Amino acid sequence: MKIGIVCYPTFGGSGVVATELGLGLARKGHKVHFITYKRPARLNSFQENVYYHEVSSGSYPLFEHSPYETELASKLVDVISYEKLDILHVHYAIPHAAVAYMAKQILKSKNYAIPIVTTLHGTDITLVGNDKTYSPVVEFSINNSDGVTAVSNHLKEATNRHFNITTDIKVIYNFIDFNRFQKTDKEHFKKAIAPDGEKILIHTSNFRKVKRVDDVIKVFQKVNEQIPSKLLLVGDGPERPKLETLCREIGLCDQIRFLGKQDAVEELLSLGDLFILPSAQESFGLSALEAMACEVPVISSDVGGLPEVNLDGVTGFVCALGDVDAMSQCALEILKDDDLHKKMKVASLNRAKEFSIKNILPVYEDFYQELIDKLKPTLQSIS
Ligand code: GMT
Repeated sequence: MKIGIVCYPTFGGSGVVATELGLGLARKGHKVHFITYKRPARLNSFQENVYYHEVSSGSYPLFEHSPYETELASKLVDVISYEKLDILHVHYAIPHAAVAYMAKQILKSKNYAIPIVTTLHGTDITLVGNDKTYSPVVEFSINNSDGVTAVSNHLKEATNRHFNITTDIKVIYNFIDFNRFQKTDKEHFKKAIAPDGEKILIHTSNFRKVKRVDDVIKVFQKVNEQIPSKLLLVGDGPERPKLETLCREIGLCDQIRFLGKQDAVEELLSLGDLFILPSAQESFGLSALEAMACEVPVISSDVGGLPEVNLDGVTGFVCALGDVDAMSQCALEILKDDDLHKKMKVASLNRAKEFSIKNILPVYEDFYQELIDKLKPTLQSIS
């Protein structure tokens, strides 16, 4: 198949899933065309069957903001018709689903039919999507996509609750590539970070308010009162200055390391004894899955799709949102009991294996084929 992929090319989960999906499809022999405004963060080396088309941003004195939607739609029309793509897969409803709809209509006027798949990732529905500023467009473009997927059952239900959805939403979970995410032996790193054998707690995110990284620090503070430990904070974002202030106020700067954005997250996860994800909203929680693939049990909140990934009492613990006391009690329970810790590490890896890219990729391929086949009669009638 010739597949077009549109996503936000940043470190956010939706961009990561879109890029890893495209790379996986290309490894299976499909021709994959990424159409984005910047090279996606994880598209960082040459790979056979992968093509990259940058959406250029025009400048004109009249525009205070460059019209991204128009630029993307024009680029889509150009790439799809020139490369003869079979299907277009857009990640994140705003504005990608709406732009895809527009490109599809333009192509239809030129007798070219292409099915559109929209994948909902969460914040496009739960945080911004149902804001009146966007909701009519989001609802319309979901209902007018040929196929819609959501990354958890929770997100599917939330979408149906927030909008008047007339199409069936297929749940396809986030996935993990074990060629990359697996525990590696980084003893020398571990010695540098925890020279006296301290336990290592870890959190990765984009440090937005929704991630509640302050709760991570508060949980760590309570754990550190009883067990010598270190906290690794991987990533960066708007909350970081406040978090640094918090560390100073509680006098734990020597125990807490801000590592900034990192490419080789799997190497850092391999050092971890426990992963903390206390988010206020999380449609799936890809970062928790990445930790589990590296054999790190998870303490998470109970929101969104997190309980679908992190099995309470099995791969870690699921606690009520904001309940820092419960989260620290659970963390201590694991860290104080070697047998339980070992059991949960094994269970985390086994659970992660269920989300292996090997299992999820064929689900996308079958879904694409189904939509292409459905459109075939239309194709014949307009060619
Ligand atoms: O969580 C973020 O800040 C990034 C966000 C995004 O939209 O890129 O991630 C969302 O999509 C990921 C991939 O499907 C999910 O694993 C995350 O749970 C989801 N984030 C939220 O729902 C807050």
